Amino acid sequence: MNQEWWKQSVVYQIYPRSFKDSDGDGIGDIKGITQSLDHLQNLGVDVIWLSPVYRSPNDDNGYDISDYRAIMDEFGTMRDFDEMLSEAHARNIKIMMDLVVNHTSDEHSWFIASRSSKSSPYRDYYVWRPGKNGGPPNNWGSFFGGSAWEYDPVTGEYYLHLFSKKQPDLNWENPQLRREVYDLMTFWLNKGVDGFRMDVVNFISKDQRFLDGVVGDTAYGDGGPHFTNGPRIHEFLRDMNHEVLAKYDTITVGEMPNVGVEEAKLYTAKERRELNMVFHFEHVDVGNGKFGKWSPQPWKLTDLKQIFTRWQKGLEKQGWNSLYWSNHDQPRAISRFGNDSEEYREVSGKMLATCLHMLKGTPYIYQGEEIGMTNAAFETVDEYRDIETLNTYRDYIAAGLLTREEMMKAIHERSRDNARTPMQWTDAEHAGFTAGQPWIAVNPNYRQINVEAAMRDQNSIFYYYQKLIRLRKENPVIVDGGYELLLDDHEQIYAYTRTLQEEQLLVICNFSAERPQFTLPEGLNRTRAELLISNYEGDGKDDFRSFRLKPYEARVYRLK
Ligand code: ISL
Repeated sequence: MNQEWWKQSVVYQIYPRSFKDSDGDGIGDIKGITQSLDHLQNLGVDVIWLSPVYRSPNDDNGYDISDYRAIMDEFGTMRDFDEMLSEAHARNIKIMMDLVVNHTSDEHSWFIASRSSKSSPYRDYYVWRPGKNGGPPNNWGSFFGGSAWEYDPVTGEYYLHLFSKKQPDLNWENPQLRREVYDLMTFWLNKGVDGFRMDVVNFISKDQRFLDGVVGDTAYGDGGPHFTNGPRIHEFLRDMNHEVLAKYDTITVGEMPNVGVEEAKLYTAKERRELNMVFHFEHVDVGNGKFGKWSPQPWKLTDLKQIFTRWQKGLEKQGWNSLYWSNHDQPRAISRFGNDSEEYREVSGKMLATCLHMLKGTPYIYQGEEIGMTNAAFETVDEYRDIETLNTYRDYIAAGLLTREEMMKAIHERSRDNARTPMQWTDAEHAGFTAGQPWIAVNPNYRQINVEAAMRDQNSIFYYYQKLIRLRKENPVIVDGGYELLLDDHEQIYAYTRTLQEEQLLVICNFSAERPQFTLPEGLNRTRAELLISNYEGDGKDDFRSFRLKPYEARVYRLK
């Protein structure tokens, strides 16, 4: 197999809690995943990215790990895990683990020892500082509300937690801690897992001065500039690569809030030996307002095109892109970037898939995307489960920053729980996800939108994804071809070409419910074209050089 197999791969993300429950406790589990592998094999994906399955008290659904070498009780046992891994491998599907090492749970044995006394050998595994003027060491706010520092009465100092106070940040300055991380990675790689998605990994190197952040619209300062892409980040990642990754054949992707193209080149350039690719946030942040995603504004296709193009061109010669519309922290792709009305849900879902999968990079499909699942839009806040959603709702309303109505509107559009409702397998009760009571309510549209229905319908989104994945395997131009944007300023159409020597693809996507006119730009003087895929039946009979697009229409041509 090609050394860089991860460039030809399509990744499918599983959020185990919401995927498939095998034992009726209302919570998805590992056996449920094993039972569903045929579905993924049928879809054609190469790699599964598994959100955390390690032991955890679930303050943040597994992103707070209390034992890196054990499986979360609710998800099953290590034996279940081993079975899943070998069943996946038997189907030629690789497994990429979620590596959450910016922080642990406060219930991890390291933290329990660390907080017990200033002289504990584990003290320095975390970030402890004395208070300042009777308050925390600096003004940083946590991503999940309140100060990023928690006072601990046992030793009279504060510990840093960029996320919840049950997620204390690890101190990467400590070489022993780094060794622990390398060892636990080695433990999983020796089991046969195929790589890691690294949670907020560009936050692990903190500027040791811990300076105050700039105060904006909330009560806290923005610590971001003091811990994002920090002073030793590249050193840490290269060391990790040298000590661990270089010894195995892996896929690695770093989740990186606030990473730009220039920085991403450094993280992903092959010869620098850090990571294969990063997840940036620029396209999923379009339309963020004064309070970020909590004050969403309409977004412009021209902005989205500009962002994708900057990344496509920026990483053309150096580095590699990851491509995604959604994940467990984002709303559903169709609701966010397409149109989730009954009329346009399927066609816009296929259009989004076309647009993303024809770009240069490794595409990620988030569970349920392959059947066109949509946002949850629960009526009351009590139905939400996500710590970020619930804390922000409470804090913003208490501080008078947003009204209840504004907050509910933002939640409907952007809450992380939109992506966390159970996978819709059938039209039976609870969508066939569980025989018990699901931990979070099922989206009521499961009677129409479910895997069983998608399998019956030859025109379903599922089969469309299957075809896109097959096209990638058959056409090297999709993996390796260069990218050029066409019609830069067009407000409804996203069109681009992909070129590899004589091979050239033309991708045309209509992001609107209107019927805009497409006209091939002058420079492309091709006269013949073969339609490779499109999302409307009977497409491609008109002249590809000039035609009117249907709502959310997508076409891919091979130019001749
Ligand atoms: O979801 C977000 C957008 O508002 C971010 O704040 C998010 O928390 C950030 O992208 C980091 O995400 C990752 O680390 C978190 C965890 O809650 C997320 O689920 C994870 O993907 C802390 O481990």
